[in-house]
Amino acid sequence: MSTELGRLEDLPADYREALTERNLVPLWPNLRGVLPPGKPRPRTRATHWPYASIKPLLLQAGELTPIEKAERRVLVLANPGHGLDNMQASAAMYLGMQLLLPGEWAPSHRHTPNAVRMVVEGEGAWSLVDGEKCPMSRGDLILTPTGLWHEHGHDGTEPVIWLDVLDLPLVYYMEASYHVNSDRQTVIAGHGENRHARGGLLPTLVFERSNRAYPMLRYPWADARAALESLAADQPDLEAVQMTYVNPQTGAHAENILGFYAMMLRPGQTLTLPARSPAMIFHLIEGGATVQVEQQRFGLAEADTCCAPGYVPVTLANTSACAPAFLFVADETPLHQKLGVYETRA
Ligand code: 1HN
Repeated sequence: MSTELGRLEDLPADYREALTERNLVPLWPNLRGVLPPGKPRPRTRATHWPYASIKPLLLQAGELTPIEKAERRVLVLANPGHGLDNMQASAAMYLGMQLLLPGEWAPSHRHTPNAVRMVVEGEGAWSLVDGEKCPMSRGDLILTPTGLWHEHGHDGTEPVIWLDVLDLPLVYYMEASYHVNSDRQTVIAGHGENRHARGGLLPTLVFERSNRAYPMLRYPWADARAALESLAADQPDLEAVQMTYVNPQTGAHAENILGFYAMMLRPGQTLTLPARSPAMIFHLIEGGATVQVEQQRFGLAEADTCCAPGYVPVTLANTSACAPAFLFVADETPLHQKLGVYETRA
């Protein structure tokens, strides 16, 4: 039973003033706000950011703001439900589209928030993470976990654009967000993706150069796509053709706070994801799809991005009857699981 609770206005003005002067606040007028009945009231609104509307403005940023004046030339995909100034796609997720032009260098730094890059278009750029030079091609996922040095460079001839996903809102809320700059990193030979390229086989640790917390930093799209196609062919009745990006040495999520997935929708497929507590983001890598969140329905073209709040079902549909659609998905699952608030509702 949920009774009406007393309001702030019900209290005498002099009593309220006496509380305020002593840095005290009555709980009962705020109790239903912080503990709504049955389910949370997310600020996160289902929001669609069409790539066609981002790209021209990002290229214009390339003309207006030199890289030295930006360090990272990014347009943030801000959720209006959180207020645009707060740079949040959801409670814990930050999204941005970043542009690097030929010859530019985004200087080396490290910071406490975890980041990943999902490459959207262009060839010739690279991200140097913890000494490992990661080439960037469409669909590649490159990790820059908390505390690892990273810088970006571009030896190609066309603009390169990628999607950044960070847990910045959470780390900032924790008052734990800061960065440190450095000079250029030294490149160290060897790539985690080559050392972990075959399922079920791991390098014997005694021969490893180091026992790194993040043994794999680049997940090439060609491999993720092939893994989805194999899974779909192996299990024709499997509804959700989805792979999780994991740390190959532990099998845990690739990063500590956000989860990352590659998903395939079979030709003509409609897939309803049950309501779950974490918010989600969807980025269409290949094909055509719709994303339905309650009353809203977004038509995603290639390179479009959208988000959905937690606690509501999401229905995805492939708009093509003859070709598969491929999506990159990010969500707050590891965070919710670690904190013990993860829920699925039937
Ligand atoms: C960052 O370090 C990058 O390294 C991109 O490319 C976006 C947004 C907020 C804080 C740090 C990058 C970022 C960021």
